[in-house]
Amino acid sequence: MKHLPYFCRGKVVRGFGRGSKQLGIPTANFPEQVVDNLPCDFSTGIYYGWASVGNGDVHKMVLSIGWNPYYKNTKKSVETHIIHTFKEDFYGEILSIVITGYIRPERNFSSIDALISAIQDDIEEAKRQLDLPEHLKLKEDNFFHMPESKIMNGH
Ligand code: ADP
Ligand code: RBF
Ligand code: MG
Repeated sequence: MKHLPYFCRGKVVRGFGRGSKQLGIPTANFPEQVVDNLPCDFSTGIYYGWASVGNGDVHKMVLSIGWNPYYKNTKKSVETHIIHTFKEDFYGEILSIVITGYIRPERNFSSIDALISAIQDDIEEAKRQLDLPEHLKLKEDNFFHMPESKIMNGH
């Protein structure tokens, strides 16, 4: 897949609030600026990789890039579901991700249960793939171990 691994960092902003309430799968949304900075030929779809909030631990993640055909969004979104249970929300914090692999294109579904079940399959696939050496090695990348000062300066 072209552009992978792809490293990306940005503030967590509010979306439509659908992830946790309707789907039971919260997704941390990136601001428009981060979405617009993706290479223009970066394929929309469902990906997996590694994620860290602030200077926190690095966890497995699944990522959706696109227009959420089930919801017919008019704005492209980049949303990360971190495969970890957090005690609290982390709106406003810096989310760092590396996208390491592609799963499938975005699809429409005939019911919300079908969408949820597809996302759960994606999570299982991501967990398996990320244990393979070529993906596991990116968990240790220096990108995740940058001093706070550099993050604040935006370098
Ligand atoms: P929104 O539409 O505002 O993005 P969501 O329902 O998708 O709302 O919930 C996303 C928010 O939930 C994140 O911004 C974050 O603060 C919080 N959150 C808690 N646990 C997780 C997790 N495991 N992965 C992603 N976000 C999480
Ligand atoms: N939305 C879709 O409309 N079609 C999809 O195929 C789809 N796949 C997703 C896969 C994953 C792993 C995640 C985290 C989200 C996916 N979504 C998909 C986005 C989902 O609709 C969105 O996260 C919620 O609307 C909350 O913003
Ligand atoms: Mg979200």
